[in-house]
Parts: sequence; C-alpha cells; structure tokens
Amino acid sequence: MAKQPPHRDPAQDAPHVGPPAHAAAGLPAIGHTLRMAADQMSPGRVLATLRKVNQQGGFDCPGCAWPEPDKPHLAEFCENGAKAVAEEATERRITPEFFAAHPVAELAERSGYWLGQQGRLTTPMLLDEDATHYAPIGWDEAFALIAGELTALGSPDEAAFYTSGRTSNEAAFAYQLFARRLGTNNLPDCSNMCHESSGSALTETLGVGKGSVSLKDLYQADLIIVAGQNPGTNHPRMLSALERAKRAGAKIVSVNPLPEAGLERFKNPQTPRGLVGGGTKLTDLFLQIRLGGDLALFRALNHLLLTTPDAVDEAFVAEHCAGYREFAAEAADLDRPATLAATGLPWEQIEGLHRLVLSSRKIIVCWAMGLTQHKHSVPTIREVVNFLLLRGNVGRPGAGVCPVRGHSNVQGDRTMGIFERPSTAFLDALGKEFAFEPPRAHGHDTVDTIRAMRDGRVKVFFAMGGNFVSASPDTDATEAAMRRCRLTVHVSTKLNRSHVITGARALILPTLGRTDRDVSALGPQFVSVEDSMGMVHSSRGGLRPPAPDLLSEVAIVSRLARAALGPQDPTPWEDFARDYDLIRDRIARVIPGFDDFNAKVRRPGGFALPHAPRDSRTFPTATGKANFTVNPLTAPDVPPGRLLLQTLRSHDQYNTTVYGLDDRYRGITGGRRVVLVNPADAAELGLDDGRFVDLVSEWKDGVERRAAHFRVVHYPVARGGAAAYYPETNVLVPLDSTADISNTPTSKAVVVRLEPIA
Ligand SMILES: Nc1nc2c(c(=O)[nH]1)N[C@H]1C(S)=C(S)[C@@H](COP(=O)(O)OP(=O)(O)OC[C@H]3O[C@@H](n4cnc5c(=O)[nH]c(N)nc54)[C@H](O)[C@@H]3O)O[C@H]1N2
Ligand SMILES: Nc1nc2c(c(=O)[nH]1)N[C@H]1C(S)=C(S)[C@@H](COP(=O)(O)OP(=O)(O)OC[C@H]3O[C@@H](n4cnc5c(=O)[nH]c(N)nc54)[C@H](O)[C@@H]3O)O[C@H]1N2
Ligand SMILES: [Mo]
Repeated sequence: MAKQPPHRDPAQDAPHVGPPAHAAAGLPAIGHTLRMAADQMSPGRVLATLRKVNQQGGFDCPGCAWPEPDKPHLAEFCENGAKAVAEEATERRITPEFFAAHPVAELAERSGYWLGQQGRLTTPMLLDEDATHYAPIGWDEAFALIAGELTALGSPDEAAFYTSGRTSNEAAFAYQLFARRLGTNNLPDCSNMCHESSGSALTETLGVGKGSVSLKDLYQADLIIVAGQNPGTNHPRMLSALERAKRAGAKIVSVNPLPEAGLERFKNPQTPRGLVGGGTKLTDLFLQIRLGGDLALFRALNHLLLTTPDAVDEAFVAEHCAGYREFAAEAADLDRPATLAATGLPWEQIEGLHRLVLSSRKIIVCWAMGLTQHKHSVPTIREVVNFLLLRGNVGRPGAGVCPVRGHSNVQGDRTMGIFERPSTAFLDALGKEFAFEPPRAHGHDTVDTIRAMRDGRVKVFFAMGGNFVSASPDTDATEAAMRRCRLTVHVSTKLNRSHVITGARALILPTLGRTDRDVSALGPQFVSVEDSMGMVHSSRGGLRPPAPDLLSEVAIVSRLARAALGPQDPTPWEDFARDYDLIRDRIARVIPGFDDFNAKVRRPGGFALPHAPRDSRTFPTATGKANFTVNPLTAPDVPPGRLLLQTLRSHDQYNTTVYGLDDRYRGITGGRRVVLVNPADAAELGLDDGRFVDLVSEWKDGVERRAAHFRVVHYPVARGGAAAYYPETNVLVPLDSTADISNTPTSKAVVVRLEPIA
C-alpha cells in the first residue's frame, strides 16, 4: 500500500495559532488576492484575467456555484474566486521533462500542495505497465489505448466514468452520451460526496432536487437561516447578497458548531463602508449547535409551530401538501431532554428562533456540507422541508429552499445526465434522440465505484476532472482500489495525487480550463454552465492555452467516443467537436427547459431553468403534492472519551487543491495539520493547546484508521465535536460510513480518539 505523503515536514507544516477573526473580506482580502495571483502570473495577465471573471461575455468563475447578479459589479469575483482563477491561469508549466525527472514513486511521496504548485499540464502522458516514469504519448495513440482496454472488458459495466463539477454542460452531455452508448450508467460524480443528500430529500418531498430560490428572493426574505455552511470562505459572493438582504430588513440566523467570521460581519470590498468602516453585522442569532444536531433543532421548531395557534398555513397545506396528518401526529410529542442533548442549545435559544419564525412571513433556509455529510442527512433535510412547508414557505417570492452548491457546474452536470440513477424519462428522451436503447440498470455512485474497483468488478476508471483518490473517503482503501484497475485515466488541468496512484496503466490527458480560449476547426467556441439557482449562461475563456495541442473536454470526449465506438456509430462526434451549437441543439431536444437553447444562451445573463414548485406551486412527486415526511429524532452517538470529528475546508484551499497553508479567519497560519477542540473537552481529555496528537478513527469494522501528528488548537467549537481539514483527514472516513439513502460519506461525523504523541 502506498505510504501517505510525509506526515509533517516542519518547513511545510508548522501551524501558528492566533485569535480568530470576527469579520470577513475588507482590505486584507484584496491584498491577499493580488499577492496570490502575482505569485502565479505577470501583472498584465492578472488584470486581463480578473477583469473577465463573471462578466457578460467573459468566463464563469471556476470557484463556487453562487449566481452572478443581473448587473455584475466591475469586479464580480472574490478573494477565493481569484485564487481559483490564478491556480488555473498560472504561467507555470509541466512538460515531459518534468515527468522524466520525477519517477511516479517519488511523486506519490509529495504533498498534494506540492503537486498542484508545479503548473499546468501540457502533454498527454502514459504510464505504461511496469514503467517507473510517465512518458509522452500522442492523442490518437492515447484514445486507441483506452478504446482497446474498453473493448477488452467483459461488460461495459466494468468501466466507471467519474465527473468533477467543473465540466461544462456541453462536455457533460457528450460524456454521459458516450458512457451510455458504450452501455453503462456507471457515472459517479463529486455530487455523490456533496449535495446528494439534498437531491434525495428534495426530489422526494418537492419533486425537484434543486434549490427553489433566486437572488431576488434572498433580497426579499424576512428571515434567512444559514445552516451548516461557511460562506465567508466557500461562497464569498453570497455575503454581498446577505448584506443586501440585511439592509432590506432581513434577519439572519446562523446554525453552526463554529462561529464563522464571514457570517458574523462582512466588510464588502466593493463599498467604501466595507473598505474603511466597520462593515455590516450579518448574524442576528447564532445557534452554536452540536455536530449532527440539526434534525433535532428543526423537529423542535416544527413541534413549536404545530402547538402555536394559527402558526400553520392551513390553506397551503390543504391545497398543496400530502402526509401532513402522519407528520403532525409524530411531531406532536417532543422529547425535550433528547433535543437539548442532540443540539447542545439552551431551550431559550430554540424558543428565540421560534419567535423570529413567527414574526417572519418569508423564510429561506440555506445549507451546505454541514447538513449533507451526516448519516441522517436525508431525514435532516426532509425536516427542513417540513419546516418550510408548515408556513407555506415554498413557491412564493422571498421564500424557499436554498442548498448552496459547491463546484461551479456541479448542478449543470447533473441536469445533463451525469447520474448513476437516471430517470426513465431522461433515458427515453436520450434513446429517442440518438436512436439507441440506453442501459437501464442503475450504475455505481462514488462509494460503490470504490467497492467495485476493490473487488475487481470495475477495471477501467476514467475521470473527467477532479481528484478521486484524495476527495474520496478512506484514502488507503481507495488508493488500493485504484491500484487494482487495469487502466486509470484522468482528464485534468493540474497534476494531483490521483495521477500518481494508478492502475496497471495510467494516462493523464491535459485539457483546457475555464479561462482558456477554446478554438475548434470551425472557430472560437464557448460553453455553458448552470449556477446554484438554476440560471444557465455562457462561459468563454480568453487566455492563450498553456500548450498548442491541448484539447478541450468536448474534443477529448468526441475523439475517444469515435475511437471506442467505431466508425459505424451514427453519432456525429466529429461535428460535435467542431461546433458546440450542434451539441446544444441535441440538449434542447432531450432535456426539459432547454428549448431554443442556442438562442437563449446567447442572451446577456442567460436564462432560468423551469422549477415547478417555484414557478407554479406544482410538485412533480409521487403523490403530485409536496410531501411532509416523518423523521424520528436521531443524532450521532459518541462514546465517552471520544470526539466527533468534522472534516472541513480552510480558507486557502479549493477542495483537494491547497493554495496555501493559512486559514486566516480562523487565526491559523503556516500549517494545516491542526485539530480544533473545545477547551472544556480538551481539559477533560488532558490535552493542552499546542499538544501533538494522532487522530484515530473508530468504526465498527475494527480497522484502525490513523492520521498522524496534528496540533491541538483550543477553539470555540461546540462541545463534543472537533474539526480538522480535508483531505488530510479523509484517511479517517470509513468507506462504509455513509448517509442513509444518499450514500454520501459521513465527512462531518467521524468518531475519533486523540492519542497524544509522547
Ligand atoms: N474557496 C473555496 N470555495 C469552495 C470550496 C473550497 O474548497 N474552497 N469548495 C466548494 C464545494 S465543492 C463545496 S461543496 C462548498 C462547501 O461549502 P461548505 O459546506 O461551507 O464547506 P465546509 O468547509 O465543508 O463547511 C461546512 C460548514 O458546516 C459546518 N458544520 C459542520 N457540521 C455541521 C453540522 O452538523 N451542523 C451544522 N449546522 N453545521 C455544521 C462547519 O462548521 C462549516 O462551517 O464550497 C464550494 N466553494
Ligand atoms: N473528508 C471530506 N471529503 C470530501 C469533502 C469534505 O467536506 N470532507 N467534500 C466532498 C465534496 S463536497 C466534493 S465536491 C468532492 C470534490 O471532489 P473532486 O471534484 O474530485 O476534487 P477537486 O479537488 O475539486 O478536483 C481538483 C482537480 O480537478 C482538476 N480540474 C480543475 N479544473 C478542471 C477543469 O476545468 N477540467 C478538468 N478536466 N479538470 C479540472 C484539477 O486537475 C484539480 O487537481 O470532495 C468531497 N470529499
Ligand atoms: Mo462539493
């Protein structure tokens, strides 16, 4: 088994701890942005690039999926978006000489940070069987090699096609078509580890697995509850929207085990007040909930609403909802001690929120990974839906569900059919358009793909972007599974760990990113993306690509499809690669809401996809109504002497891409191997601040999972919980510890013991 990269290189990882910040952005963010960008690019390129982020006619920020306002600010990007752009637009290059100089075994010992710092990939590279180094390979040879391996499989289901959420709509549509023409629904994606719990809960209850609000709704809301999300770091532009809502009179409640600086106060760098003044206080009520306590909180709120006269919108419930009677019967009782234990909140705070709810006509609940990565995530989000339905807060202005998506096009990829469990309607439409019979059996999601590779049932692993071995749970198990494959292939912009933990043979196929100019034989092409609020718009990169013969993702899929499916396949792959309009014409015919796609996508600002609950209060569920559900109280069970660990993001990373070693708002600099522990818990465990510990995860399979050498930081996290960064801690997340129904790894709930290092 591959050794994990060095546990601690004192020069690289020596965390310093200062006081956490109480406000986000402001002047320091601007300075930080420019320094990071200048590190990767010349000043002219910095300006040329940042000027085009999120502007009409420019490119979609490869950072998060937060929507652009109608009239984008001249600098409609944020510190962290700028880092994402700089990471991609860097002028550093990885050439064949780099691979000749570094054996793969050596690269596997390097940190992910180091790998990412080497620059953009420029040449297709092959690691042949028993070779020690990657060597250059031509594009045609590479496609022939993959086609050969695919053809040799006993069944197309022995291949899996992963997608990370940056892939454009056009590339995603072509990619899923290729997989299905080949004959498999094995289309795992990063969403399986991300908002799958939201999709599952929302599809069952509302009939659409996406958010129901637009930016305009946020500006009109009376109350916005932000639960399990750290927008100051992960969706910084959301703070501008919250600020605007706040100034229009909204109250904001944050529900989080950590006091996150961005939610406390926001210094908008686009306004004079934000640059030199005190900024805007955002949070009116902070509920410092225990990890996994949200189901208990929303159940308690629902109980209070049900027992308050006139609190329920009875007309809405009668006309639009099903399952109310069963739900109300179950929620009539409240186990107050269990609620207090699960939430860790004083009862008065829950009552305080109840009062705020009663005085608010229009309510929005926003959430992200703090709600989706628990064993009971689907019931938790269903209970959030119950809460909103009770007072008719779905399908009218200023109200609704707002799962805040992660990757910039993760929502669009799913809309395009990147899903291991596609609907019958989708497959029927796809089959009709392309005159074939798509496979009907469900495919593997991310966790099942790992199991299948481990068991030898999947032999070819192909990834459209992402960093599968570092993003997936149970790093050692996942790496062992990858190594069992016949062939692993990565279409990537940057080098990462998944390229050096390989199957018997491996390919790296370099590709264009969002910022790069994409010119086909026909001329300049553009792509499209869908944001977290269902707006679709175009994205056009403007930079000279890092190497002359880089292919776009669309071109890679098209040429691979031709090689693997043969000349007899009637799909016009060559035309698709030349002219993305032709792909969009097909999307328009297969996917609802995309009619007239080519015209609508050219409108400034793009267009909104239909959303039945939002648009017409109709609910395409099994009952034809919005469904109340019964969700018994459950909360994580942590044995004495143990803590529940959540794995989260620092301010200087984008998922597995580490930009730097600081987490500015949390006061941590110069290192990432830290574990945040409440001082009272630390005292009970006898752990002084500054002590070094190993994190050891305890799971019922008895396997010891250990992440070595973390500095204990006394930090105001909710009691009983701890926090440390992903991906260093993925080694601790057991493969089989997943959410019920959605099968999402429980990245926010890992039982650990902290073993002091002598
Ligand atoms: N700069 C930057 N931007 C990003 C990303 C990035 O890595 N860097 N990643 C992108 C992606 S793919 C995603 S999915 C999003 C992720 O966005 P977030 O979900 O904000 O990311 P996390 O860092 O995982 O933070 C989880 C938050 O939930 C809280 N939390 C954890 N457990 C619980 C719980 O049980 N209950 C409650 N109420 N809160 C809890 C944590 O304290 C933390 O504040 O961001 C996207 N944007
Ligand atoms: N423990 C723990 N694990 C987690 C999470 C957690 O909170 N805790 N979060 C989960 C979540 S929410 C997510 S979304 C996943 C993320 O999982 P992934 O999406 O698989 O991981 P990323 O780190 O975003 O992928 C980064 C790589 O994508 C490639 N890339 C970047 N841009 C492009 C592009 O335009 N095209 C192509 N082809 N490649 C590109 C680069 O090579 C880069 O190295 O991780 C999950 N894993
Ligand atoms: Mo995500």
